[in-house]
Amino acid sequence: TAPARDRLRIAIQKNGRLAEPARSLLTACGLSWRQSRDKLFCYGESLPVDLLLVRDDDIPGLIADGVCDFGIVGRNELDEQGAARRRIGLPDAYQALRGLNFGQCRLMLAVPEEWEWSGVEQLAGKRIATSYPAILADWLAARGVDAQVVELSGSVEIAPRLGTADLICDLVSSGATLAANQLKPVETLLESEAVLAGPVKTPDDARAGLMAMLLRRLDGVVKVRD
Ligand code: PRT
Ligand code: ZN
Repeated sequence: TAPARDRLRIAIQKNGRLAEPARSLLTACGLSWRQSRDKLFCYGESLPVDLLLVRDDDIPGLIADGVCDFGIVGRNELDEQGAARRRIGLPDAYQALRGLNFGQCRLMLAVPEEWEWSGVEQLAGKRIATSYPAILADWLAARGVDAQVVELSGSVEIAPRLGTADLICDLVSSGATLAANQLKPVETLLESEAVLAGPVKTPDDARAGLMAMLLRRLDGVVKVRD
């Protein structure tokens, strides 16, 4: 088990879509930080709550390893890594504690515009490009569809034009990216938003009280903003 700590650590995205809204949400909860020079670690001033600024992909693992107590991350990223852990027999190590009402998007299947969509049976034998291979594999398995998952770390939406896949499974917000690539959304796998993620088991040291207090403040702030 991880060593006892008396300060809380929260991981948020360093750059990207969730970076600014995550920081401003925590500021609205009354947190402030002494800016560190390298800006990867921000020392909490108003409360013993420090920030770690990281890639969003690293946030679930930091919670699983006990390096951070909370993280603000897309449900899509948390679910993907959770599904990947389950697929290799690892126990659940984190959970979404609260929806935060920003970063809304959908994980969707999108097919070339000229396809006539008749349903999931149509996916049999097809190649699907995605950065969410575990969520997609679970979704296909639950529907008994035998399709090939092609894992790509980026530029998923050009895969059909390049011929490396027949269709894609990707995040969509406005839909402009799909349209620009002559793709149309046909199925929703996941409704996502930024979530506060935490461990499945609360630590039994000074952090427990801080975590409870932060959750209470967060609930107040998110409710007022709604
Ligand atoms: O560097 P780091 O690894 O931390 O960042 P990242 O590049 O992996 O993530 P980032 O900042 O792009 O996204 C962080 C999180 O924002 C995602 O995990 C989602 O939870 C959330 N989010 C919300 C989105 C979108 N909306 C979104 N639209 N993430 C990505 N997109 C993509 C979409 O796939 C498309 O390619 O943005 C493009 C524009 O979308 P449309 O539909 O508006 O055209
Ligand atoms: Zn990322």
